[in-house]
Amino acid sequence: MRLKAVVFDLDGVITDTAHLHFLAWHAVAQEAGITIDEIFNEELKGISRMDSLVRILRHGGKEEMFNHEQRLALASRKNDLYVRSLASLNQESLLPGIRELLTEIRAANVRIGLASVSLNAPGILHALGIRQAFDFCADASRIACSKPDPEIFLAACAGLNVRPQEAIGIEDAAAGVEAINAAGMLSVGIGPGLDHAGLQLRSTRELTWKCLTDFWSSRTVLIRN
Ligand code: B16
Ligand code: MG
Repeated sequence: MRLKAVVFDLDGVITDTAHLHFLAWHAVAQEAGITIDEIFNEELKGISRMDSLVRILRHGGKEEMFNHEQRLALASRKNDLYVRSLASLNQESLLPGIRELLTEIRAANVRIGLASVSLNAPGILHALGIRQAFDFCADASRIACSKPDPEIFLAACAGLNVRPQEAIGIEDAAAGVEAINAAGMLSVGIGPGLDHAGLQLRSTRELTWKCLTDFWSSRTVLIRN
């Protein structure tokens, strides 16, 4: 079977906004009397804004202390801080190797998709100057369940007009790798703690077109046997 599409996560794969999410949540959690650290932050990667807030409140044992309006206010404050920090993004903010990889995938005539549950994804792609590199970006505002549900990856494959079995998904979050696997795609995990990924890489520096095609060939040979 030919590889027809590669679907990217955004935060932590294309650019390092994962850290900016952490800084904004850290400040808002602090205001709510809750301290979070980078280790806990791993549990928020790939999780929608409101679901992240619920996890933070639960982490601080304060889930019952904030009503719906107060939660909306906290989430909105987090987003204001986060969006303000995005002003530092520019065309240099791509993670190492990503620009070259996008060019090589395009040259190989393989489709490119985005599966980010971030409502800020369109603005981030614009700031990075790579919106035109994507054939289809799944619309986070139309997604009911965040990762680890496969919904956003399935939406990306549908928009690219490929079957999940014909696509590779790339993620830096445990919930994201779970979502790719559940969608029936081949998964590539970037960073530690992603043993459930079909292929685990230490950083985007190792994420080359050759590495993806070797992975695809080895897995499809295994399936054929
Ligand atoms: P926003 P991804 C996810 O993006 C982030 O990993 C997660 O930390 C964030 O809470 C979520 O987007 C929602 O983002 O508040 O900007 O809508 O990893 O799916 O690209
Ligand atoms: Mg991510």
